[in-house]
This record gives sequence, structure tokens and C-alpha cells, in this order.
Amino acid sequence: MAEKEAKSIDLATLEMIDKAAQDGAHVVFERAETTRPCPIGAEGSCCSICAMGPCRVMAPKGKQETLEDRRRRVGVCGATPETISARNFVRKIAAGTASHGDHGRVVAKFFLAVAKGEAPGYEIKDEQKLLQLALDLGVTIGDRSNKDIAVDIGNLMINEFGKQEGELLFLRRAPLKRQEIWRKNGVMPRGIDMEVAEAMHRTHMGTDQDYRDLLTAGVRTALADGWGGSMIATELQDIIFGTPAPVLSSINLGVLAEDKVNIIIHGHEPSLAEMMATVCQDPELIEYAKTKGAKGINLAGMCCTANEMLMRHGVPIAGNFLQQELAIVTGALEAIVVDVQCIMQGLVDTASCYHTKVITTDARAKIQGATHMPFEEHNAYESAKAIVKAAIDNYVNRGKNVRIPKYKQDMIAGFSHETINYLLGGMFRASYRPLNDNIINGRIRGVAAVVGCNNPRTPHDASNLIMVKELIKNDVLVVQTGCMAMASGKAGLMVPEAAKEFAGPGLASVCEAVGIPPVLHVGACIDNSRILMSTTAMVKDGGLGDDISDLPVAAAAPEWMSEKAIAIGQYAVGSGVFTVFGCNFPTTGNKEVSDFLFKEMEEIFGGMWAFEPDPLKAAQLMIAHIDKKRKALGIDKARERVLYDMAMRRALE
Ligand code: NFS
Repeated sequence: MAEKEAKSIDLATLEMIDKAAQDGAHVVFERAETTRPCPIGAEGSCCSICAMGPCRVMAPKGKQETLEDRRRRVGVCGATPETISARNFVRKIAAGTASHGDHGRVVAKFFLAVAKGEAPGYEIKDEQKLLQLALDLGVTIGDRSNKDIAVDIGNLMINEFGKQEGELLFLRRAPLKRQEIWRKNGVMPRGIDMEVAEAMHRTHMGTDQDYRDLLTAGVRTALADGWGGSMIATELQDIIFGTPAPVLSSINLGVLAEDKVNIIIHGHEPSLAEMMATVCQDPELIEYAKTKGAKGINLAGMCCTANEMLMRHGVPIAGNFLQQELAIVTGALEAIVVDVQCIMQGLVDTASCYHTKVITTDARAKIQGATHMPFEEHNAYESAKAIVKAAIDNYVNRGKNVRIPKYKQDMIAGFSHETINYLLGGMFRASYRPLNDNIINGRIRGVAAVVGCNNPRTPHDASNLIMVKELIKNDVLVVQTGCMAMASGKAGLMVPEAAKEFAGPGLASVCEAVGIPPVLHVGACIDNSRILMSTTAMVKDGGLGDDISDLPVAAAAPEWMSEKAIAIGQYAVGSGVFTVFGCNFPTTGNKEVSDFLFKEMEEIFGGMWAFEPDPLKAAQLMIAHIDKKRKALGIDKARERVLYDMAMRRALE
């Protein structure tokens, strides 16, 4: 049992790991045992960017290195371990930024198509957000139609990707002091694609060979993700698909149905998912499913697409990253429909033991052995319908070897930046004032973002749970995205009742008054841009300093695995946030590079990285950082509960 628990703390997951073993199906948990990580690559000490290598430049373990040995510990070209480590790190940032950016680009082009009426079945859903964005971007509103305004916005946003000079438009949303820090250090991103291309060039053999310069340039690349590609994706998706508002749904493999056609949609870009949600309610298709002996169609999500559909439609979530193959192992899944990112190639091999169809839909992401059914946005309804039909046709092939774990849990999702604003301040005086006031009076100690992936190198969901519980127990309000949001959802932390059970008295009293859980689901990974907007709103509301780095906030990715997570970490740090990663860290082989990330960055950017694989200790580091910021703001003394009148509020500012 102990060995089993080392794999996951989620009972549905453990049950399906057992079933996979009985069925002879291979899954990630088993592969992680047979394929051990390469210790040289893991610490960032392998350079494989040219054919003179790969060069391995590990420091000798446990003995003092002579100066001469140190001089010789370089790549064939003479690249030092610092350069190699920094290059590897920046390449991860570039890959992560490229992924979020490419997602943002597809959304921007799609947005323009919707605005022009070229994407039938889609429309502008959030007019208020459209107009707000027009104001932010300086697009004329006047008596123009929403469509015309949207066309201008679409063109401006697409231009952000290929721009060659100037600054990305959303950067001017940041606190002024933050913008000054970025300008002073030369890290204001210009065009999103340009930053990625330049990062790839800088890290090419024989180009930038000063690790501090490389890592600083990496901040610019990463900011082009957070305040660029990711933010563009979030903003435009909200306008065409709707800005999330709180919605109740359920999560875990138990959301699959015994007697219906089960379809999981997995990946990241929501345009297909949106249409799938509509098509699965088509009476004609439901009737068709009945002709095959099913009682209906059951759609569920996996990974970040799941977050998107959950927030906007209440579509249940089948699981997070490490559960994708296990959904097939239930034997009850007719189709897993995927687009881009975080899709394991192992799905196809797992599916070979069951009847599940793996359907790829995006021209950029095909998988050998899967069925490719292109999703065409200009013919969205019909292409989604063909996919659903293929799943229905597969229902008759479902075998007898079906076991759906009984576990599922209620959760509330959809706490967008706008929603938090309304919930706290009310529809007519939307504001972060009550949050700031509660931080100042000490009921809420601070805010922590716990985000990112699962990683089979650490027990599935365990670090998240330990960290989040420790934070809320200490009155830290937690906001979550990505697969970590799902981990907390499964554990029952995303319902209002969790406040009473798990939160400290101060946080619990605020949650009770507002009617929110102590752990807020903010969205998919690209929606970490919502957290940037929330921190900015906290600064602008006053009383907590004049920059993001002054706020009593911290961030963490306790079970991260993807390059996107590194890009997110770097833009959080570059935006002034203390950010701690668990599991492992890709620069541990080099002290100089780690020192830059963990210490020097604080002097330059006001935020810094930390690495702490023990989630309890990591939570304590976050709390200590929050307390440090409270002290600097002069709000560290426990305060009496006082009702603020206007004069007092002004005095606070
Ligand atoms: Ni984020 Fe989403 Fe999950 Fe990690 Fe993957 S799904 S974009 S990368 S694994 S949180």
C-alpha cells in the first residue's frame, strides 16, 4: 500500500493504476519507474545544441574542485557550465512562450473571423468586456457596431505577434512602477514571435555567453507570454466564449457514465471544445446514440480544456494531467478527442488495450496510430458533429471489462478577475477594496497562486494538497489554475464549506461573509494572466504599496513538469512575485545560475525563484515571504476589527 500511495493520493487514480496492471495496459506511472530521469540533464548540465557534443559539465560531487579543474569543466566550444545551464533554462522559457503564444495567435485569428462573421456558430458573447478592452487599447467606440470594434481589436492583437518594435500593448496595464523597472532593465517585450525567435538565437551555439544577460533576456521572453500571448488568449476567449462566472460542477473519473457514450475532450484551445459542448446537446445526435443502445452522450474534460469548459459551461472534469490514460483504462470511454499540448503519446498504446478511439483534431498535433479528424473553425458544427458521431459509433465496441471509479467531487469554478471584482465589491461598485481592506486588517494574511502540472516524479496531487492546506490554515487566500486547481477540486477544497473545515479563522470569516471557497478556481494555465490582472488591481486599489512586488503575495508550482511552467515562473518573478517550484529544478547543477534566479533577481525585479521539493516547507517559505511584505507595508501587527469610514479609507491610501 505504501508503495502505491507513493504514486498518487487520489483514490480513483490508484484504483485505475491497479486495473491497468491487471489489463496489461501501460500508463505513465509505470513508465516513470522503468525510465529513470537522466541526472545530468535534470540538473541542467548537458549541452546538446551542437554536434561537437553533447557536452556534460557536471560539478564533481562531494569534493572540492581545483581552479584548473574548473577551467577544464567546459563544453568543446569553451561554454562554461553557467552558460550551458542558462541556455537550457532560456530555451525552456522560449518553448513555453511559443506554446502559449501560438495558442493566443490561433485565438486572435479566430476572434477576427468571428468579428467578421466568418465563423458561423460563434458570436461576441461578452459585450461589456469587448468595450472595456476597446477602451484599454484606445480603439474608438463611438456609435460603431460591436463587430467593427471587434475587427479593430482583432487586428491589433494579431499585430502583437509580428510586431518588430515598440512595446506589447498589455504591458501598459501593469503598475507604472513595474513598467519603469522593465524599461530600466531593457526587458520590455516588443513582438511575441520576435522574443521567442531572439531567445532561440541567443541560445544558439556561439551567441550570448553571459549567463546574467541570457537570464535577463529570458525575462523579456517570458513577459511576452504572461502579458502577451497568454493574456491575449484569455481576453479574447472571454469575449467570444463568455467571461467565466461561478459555476457548480463535479470532478474526477467518477463523472464518466456507465450507460452513456463517454467523450473526453483534452488539450488547450477552447474553440473546438465550445462547439463540442453545443453539439453534444443536439437532439438528433442524442437520438442517434440511443439507436446504439446508449442512454445519451456524456461529455467531460481533461487538463486545461477541461478548465475552460468547466468555467463556461459547467462541463465536468474527468481528471488532471496524470489521469489522461486512466480515463481509457475505465473501459468506458468511447473517444478521447485532443488538440494541442500536454497530450501523452502513450494514449494510443493504452487505447490499444480497450475500444477507445484517440482522435486528433489539430493540424499541428498528430499522433501516430490515432485517427485524425480535422476541426475546421469555418465549418465548426459539422466537424464537431462528425467527431461526436464517430464516438457514438464506437459505443457498440465497448467490452465487458468496464470499471468506473465511484469517486467524484463537487467543485465551484469560474473566479475570473472580473468575478472577483463583482463578488467583493458588488455589481455597481466592483472593486478589490474589500480584499485589500481584509489584507490590511489581517483577516487575510496574503494571497498565494498555486498552479501548474502533475509530475509522476512526485506523488500525484499530494504536494498540492499539503501546500494549499497549509496556506489556507494560515489565512492565505489561494487562487489556482491548471492541473493544480483540479487537484484541489478533487480534494473538496473548492466548495464554500471547505472554509470552515480547513481555513484559518480570519480567512474563514471572509469566505463565509462573501460565500466563496478558500481556494478559488481561476481557470486554465493561460489564465495565470488573470492573476497578473488581479495583482495589478490590488496595487491600483491602494493601501498595499505601489508595485506588484510590494504585495503580500507568492506563487508556487509544486508538481510542475512542462516548459510552459518555466515560462510562467519566469514572468511571475519578472513581474515581482516570489515563486517557488517543487519536484525538481533545471538549474540545480549550477550554483551561479541558481544564485541569480534565487537571489539576484530580487534586487533587479523585486521577485525571485525558489526551489523546495518539500511542499510543507515550500508553503512556509511563501508565508514567510508574505509576512516580510506585510512588515514592509507596516501592516504586520494584528489589527483590531474596525469599520472603516471614508476618511479612514483615504488615510489608508
Ligand atoms: Ni498547464 Fe494545461 Fe496541466 Fe501543466 Fe499541462 S494541462 S497548460 S502544462 S499539465 S497545468
